[in-house]
Parts: sequence; C-alpha cells; structure tokens
Amino acid sequence: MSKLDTKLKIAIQKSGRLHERCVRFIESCGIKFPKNKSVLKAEAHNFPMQFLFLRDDDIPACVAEGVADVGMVGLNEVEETAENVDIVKRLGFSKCRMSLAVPKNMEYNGLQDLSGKTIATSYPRILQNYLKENQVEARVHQISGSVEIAPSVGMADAVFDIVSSGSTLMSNGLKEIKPTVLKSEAVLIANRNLDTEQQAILDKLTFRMDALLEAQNFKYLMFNFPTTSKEEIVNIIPGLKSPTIVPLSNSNWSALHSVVEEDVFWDKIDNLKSAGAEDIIVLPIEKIIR
Ligand code: PRT
Ligand code: ZN
Repeated sequence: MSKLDTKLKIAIQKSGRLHERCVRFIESCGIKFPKNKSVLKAEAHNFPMQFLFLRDDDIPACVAEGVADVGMVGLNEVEETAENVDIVKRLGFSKCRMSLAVPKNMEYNGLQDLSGKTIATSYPRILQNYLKENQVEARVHQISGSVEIAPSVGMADAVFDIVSSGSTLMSNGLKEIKPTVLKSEAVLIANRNLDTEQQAILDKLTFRMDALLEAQNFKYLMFNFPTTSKEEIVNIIPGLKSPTIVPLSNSNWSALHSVVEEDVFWDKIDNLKSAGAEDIIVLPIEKIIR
C-alpha cells in the first residue's frame, strides 16, 4: 500500500456510555466523519483514518490482533481482557472506579472479612488478581450484568463493579469498600506492531489530542486593574510565559490577559480582588500547542 493510501483504523464503541464522548473527542481533534448509527465502518473526510464501531468488550482484542490499529476504550476493559496492547494515553473522560461492595448491614472490618464469601462481578480477572494480591480466598461468581442485585437475590455475599456516583450501590442497599481497586477512564490503546506510516498517523493524532488535553487544565483570564497595581498583579498571575498587559483609554486603568491553570485561578482570586482587579472574565480554551 502506498504511503498516501495508509489509513489508521480506530475502534470506538458502537453505542453506550463511551460512544458519544469518543465521537466528541475525535471531532474536537478536527477529524470529521459521517455519523450513521447503523453503519459499522466509516471513513474520515479530512484525516487518514477509518472508524470501526464495536462493542467495548471487543476493542482490546481487535487492537491486539491488528483488526484495528488503535482503539478508545475504558481502562477497565483493557485490564480485564489483558490483551497485548500499548496504552498510549489516558483521555481524561468517562472516569469511574472499580470497587468491592457489601450489604449495608454486613459488619465489615477489612478485606479478610470476604474470605469464604461469594463475590459477583462482570470483571472476574481484575477481581481474582486483587484477591490474590491481598491473600483473600473468596469465590468469584461471574455474571454479565445487574451485578448490584446479586446479594439481595441470594446469588452472592458481595459485588465487584464499576462505580461512578455511588447511587446504584446505595439504591441496592450496598456500601462501597475502600480503597478503590482500580481507577479507570477512557484510554487510547495501540497495536504493538504498527508500521512507520501507521505510527506517523498515530503521532499526528496524539499531537492533536495533547493540544486538547493540555487546554482542558487551563483557562483564558482577562480583567481590568488600576495601572498603579501592575507589579502586584503580575506577581499574582505570572501566565504561561508572562501576562499581556494592555493600556485602557483611561490611562489609570490597564487590562491583563493571561492563560492560567484553573486551580491556580481559584487560589488567586481573592488576592487579585484585593489588588484592585475588576470585571474578571474567565473563558475556556479549546487547544494549546506548545
Ligand atoms: O454494549 P457495550 O458492551 O459496548 O457497552 P457496555 O454496556 O459494556 O458498557 P457501557 O456503555 O455501560 O460503559 C462503557 C464504559 O464506560 C465502561 O467500560 C467504563 O469504562 C465507563 N463507565 C464510566 C461506566 C460508568 N462510568 C458507570 N457508571 N460504565 C458503567 N457504569 C455503570 C456501572 O456498571 C453501574 O451499574 O453505572 C452503574 C454505577 O453508576 P453510579 O453512578 O450509580 O455509581
Ligand atoms: Zn461492554
């Protein structure tokens, strides 16, 4: 295949919790493709990429076997399937945790209390490894869904599942056990034997993803301040390099433009106001390329 014909095949979830987020993420990277729920394959209009729409459980194996070159999937699926793939990047969305939970009224003082018990899960491999690491001898009962009802129907004593807000556990009379077993989020995975052309396209893709991920941590900040406070203000807000200061038509006042980490902004807001900052505007940033 000539260099011009090479396309990077990316597997994303066909429908479900990850689908929409992955589509939005790819589109924010400037990649356009037709969206038709009934097709299982699509070509990008403006990037050498072909999309395969699959069940999330199948994505790690497809990437390991080279059916797809890369994939976007939950880290939980990558860990559970233990397929031979590279985790290229954490994507920062679909964050959740994998936890054990027991009935609210069960006395629980530590993992050893699960010895001899039955634990229901759709993630037997992650659970088995965790129990082994912690030397807990429990029986793992694999079910494919509705894990949280297992204790109330007498199928298991405890459960191991994905938790996000915790409300599903609560409404099924279960309490989450800390610490969390695995912190998961969507990840970009890749086949371990990409050729140079495929790798070059993947590098272009990750360059765009980095610009997006970097921007998510920062905000564009603008405000007016009395010109006499310039030194104080610049010390509070150093910016990526150095903030831009623009004189206003009333020379007693200036405006500052800067890019700041969101956390830093909230830490500094009181200091800024005491230094005379007014009309503070904070805007999201779409991309940052360093
Ligand atoms: O059909 P397909 O096999 O492709 O999809 P699926 O049904 O297996 O997966 P799907 O679409 O439900 O989830 C895809 C991925 O989203 C998961 O593999 C996780 O990486 C991620 N994710 C993020 C979640 C959740 N949050 C989540 N809350 N996956 C599932 N849940 C479920 C969980 O199983 C439990 O039943 O939500 C419930 C808990 O939510 P809370 O908010 O009540 O705690
Ligand atoms: Zn699935």
